[in-house]
Amino acid sequence: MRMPHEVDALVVGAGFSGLYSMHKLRGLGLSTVILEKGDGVGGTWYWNRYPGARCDVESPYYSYSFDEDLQQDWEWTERYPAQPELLKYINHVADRFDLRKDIFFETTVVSAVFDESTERWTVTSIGPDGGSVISAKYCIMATGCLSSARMPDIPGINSFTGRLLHTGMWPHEEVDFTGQRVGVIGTGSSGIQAIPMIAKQAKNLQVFQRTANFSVPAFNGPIDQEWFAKIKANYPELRERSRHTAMGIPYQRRNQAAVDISEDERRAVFEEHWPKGGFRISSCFNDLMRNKESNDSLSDFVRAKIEQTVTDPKTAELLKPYGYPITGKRICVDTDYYATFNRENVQLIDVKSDPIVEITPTGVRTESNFYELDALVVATGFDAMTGAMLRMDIRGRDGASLREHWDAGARTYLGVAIAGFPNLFTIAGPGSPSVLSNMLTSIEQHVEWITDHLAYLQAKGYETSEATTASEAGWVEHVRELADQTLFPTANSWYLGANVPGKPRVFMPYVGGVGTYRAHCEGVAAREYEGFALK
Ligand code: NA7
Repeated sequence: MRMPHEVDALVVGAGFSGLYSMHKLRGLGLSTVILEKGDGVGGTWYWNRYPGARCDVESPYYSYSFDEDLQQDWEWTERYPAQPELLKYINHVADRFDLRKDIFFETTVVSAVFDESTERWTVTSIGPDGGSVISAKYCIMATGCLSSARMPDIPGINSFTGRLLHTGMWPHEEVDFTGQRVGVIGTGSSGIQAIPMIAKQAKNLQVFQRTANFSVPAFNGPIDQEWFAKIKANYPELRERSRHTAMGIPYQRRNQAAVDISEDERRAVFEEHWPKGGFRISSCFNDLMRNKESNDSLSDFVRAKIEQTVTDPKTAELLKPYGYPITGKRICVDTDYYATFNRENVQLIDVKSDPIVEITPTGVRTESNFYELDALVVATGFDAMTGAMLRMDIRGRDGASLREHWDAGARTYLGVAIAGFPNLFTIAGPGSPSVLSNMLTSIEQHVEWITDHLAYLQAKGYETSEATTASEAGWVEHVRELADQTLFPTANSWYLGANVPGKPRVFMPYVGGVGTYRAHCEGVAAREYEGFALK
């Protein structure tokens, strides 16, 4: 397949957002290509193949809603979809909508430069046949929020002679830990999903925990066919409801403040929501992220559950998170995480009190111990929300670089456009609610809003669209103000860039919820794309 020299629209990334972008852009009659680094579609679900990798949103909702036949035809097998099933689904979508023929795989975009004389983007990439250059009128950055995996900066990490694996760059063949001494560094969502699975195989598992995380049980299992049939029968209504909720899933948050009732009554509400699984517990009161007392109640409740599950009191105490609000970091949704520490072959190592000093060819050295390992899994996360964009050299008007533009923190208008970067759009970028929501609901909203915008430009004969500096500044301020009304900025999370040394600490997600955000975006469109300079 030969890469064209010129297209109307170029999309970077063939995950859920890139594929839907291509489908919609084609619908506008625009010639479109996708450039994708991997050798297959799937984005997050292509790269994150570690054992136990699973979505934290239930299968029937973590799926496209744009095509009624697709949502009726697809059969999910589990309540929460595992990575292989999600990859199968997205491959099915790529085939069903004939998307593959315009995707260039194993192709890494290195730069995108706006040429003011032609008002087009020059996109340079490196692929299987060497370097390529494409000229595109529109650029859609569907590069993902958690796609730039980070190795930890631990001295000696590259000297390890056993197997070294990052959860976000997992090999494409099965990894067998049978009979091995395995170490896992990191206890975020990825570590918490992988640890119970690895523990079942490994001879011995050492879990190196720096900060304990809040995790709640998924209560996953085979999908309840009766429940799924009801969802299918009501899909249009449920999807529409999801679009107007805070999280993009069709559950209503209980409209009651925890502080308005007694501690005993709160506990009864928590107990009632706990068996429902996953995020349901965090939507049982409307003030959990606004009021420290409410948040403390839920935190205490989850800490008590940890204590009831873990038999060794010292281990239980270490596993209890303190010092930040529950859901201030994305709450982890697990299967048997805490119970795994009751296994004889699993040890928890507190690397906050005994820090890792180096990794040697044969294991991990902490200040006071050495742990000999055959395999080391790092589940240390991502340069979230900005990493993938900043890996490329993106230059807008007057040669201005995105790296400089975002030097003091990411800046966007509505999370989809950047001042000085005409005709370039980001899906689920900083300033959008996507990472605090069901990603699929947010992705569909972004893609539809952007393609409606492009249709408008075409209809009116505009050549370029660009967020103004003032509208971008206003949005950045609005996002900050909303976040400051909540407890979110008090947690050292990747939402804030706190997990990457030297990254500016700016709270990036829009916390107002997907429904409010959608209404805002619709208002902007209704006011003829207020905040954009159209030429
Ligand atoms: P996260 O949530 O960023 O978690 C990374 C974990 O790795 C976290 O426990 C970190 O501890 C730990 N970490 C990072 N660097 C080190 C070093 N140097 N030493 C010890 N421990 C370290 O990434 P995930 O991949 O689990 O999840 C990302 C998102 O994917 C998740 O929020 C879901 O939305 C899906 P720390 O907290 O920094 O002390």
